[in-house]
Amino acid sequence: PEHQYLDLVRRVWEEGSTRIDRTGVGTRALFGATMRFDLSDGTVPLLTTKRVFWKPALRELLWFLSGSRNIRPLVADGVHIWTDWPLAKYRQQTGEAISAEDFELRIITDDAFAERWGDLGPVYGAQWRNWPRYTPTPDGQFTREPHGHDQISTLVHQLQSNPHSRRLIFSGWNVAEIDQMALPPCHMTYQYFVEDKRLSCILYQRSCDLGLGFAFNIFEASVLLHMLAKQCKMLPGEMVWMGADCHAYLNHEALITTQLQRDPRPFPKLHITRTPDSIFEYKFDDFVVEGYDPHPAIKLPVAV
Ligand code: THF
Repeated sequence: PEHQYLDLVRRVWEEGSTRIDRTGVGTRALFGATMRFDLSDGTVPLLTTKRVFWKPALRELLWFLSGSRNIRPLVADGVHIWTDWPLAKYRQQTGEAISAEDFELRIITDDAFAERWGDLGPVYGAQWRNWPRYTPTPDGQFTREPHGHDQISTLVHQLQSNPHSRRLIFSGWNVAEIDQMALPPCHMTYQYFVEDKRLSCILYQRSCDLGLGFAFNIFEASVLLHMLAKQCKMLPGEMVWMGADCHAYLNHEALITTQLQRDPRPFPKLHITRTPDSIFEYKFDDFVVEGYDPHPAIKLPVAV
């Protein structure tokens, strides 16, 4: 199954067009690709042609589900993958040449600092759990309600009460709030499908960093599928991934020269050791990845 990924990377590298992107690093890209992963045997697509740091990925997923939009809980758990964006903003706005370590330390220890500088805007978790709700007032204005839509609670409820629905969807792409986000969502729409108690998911991703992000994105979407299945007393089915702008950054050659030469190994199994009352009560320690035997890690730079 990992061959689908390796083939896409090869195709992007060989046939993709070279494009200057938002970050200025440059990519090779092609538009529109699909991969399918069968999760019915209890596996989870965790790439084996390099070691994927699945612990920060799992923590990121639980952070999304918590509805947080601040990097503080991530940083407190030793997850650094979102630090670069607030850090760049801080350096730009203050002119201070603070190190990433010192910035993270202040985020953890200083409440006011974290609130001011750790906020990413209404990104993933904010939209998943609290998509803003507005009601019209008699004078033609709109009031923002104190509580927004909880798309995840709605999804769980719909999966249980109306599993054949064609509206089993949640999305992070809130058009009206894109300009307030540190980064508009890349993995933006999730749709589910239930057949014979088997739960499947399509993830639509508008933009995919094949070198770094993909490994995290497909793992997290698949863990979420396993969680939803467990929560709704269903079995895992298929994880379908659809990528629009699929790109490899030009400074990720190691992906091509090293990772593509390696032979994929079987995907590991995911065990969830507890079924809490709600999907929001899962803890990091409830997850066990069994039989993960990857090739060595490959360090790739992240484009900010
Ligand atoms: N921007 C870019 N350019 N690529 C992305 O993959 C990406 N994301 C998120 C938002 N913007 C992005 C951030 N997610 C790593 C992993 C995921 C990220 C950002 C960075 C990363 O550096 N991973 C390393 C090390 C992990 C670690 O040390 O813990 C790796 O080797 O996997 C995609 O959603």
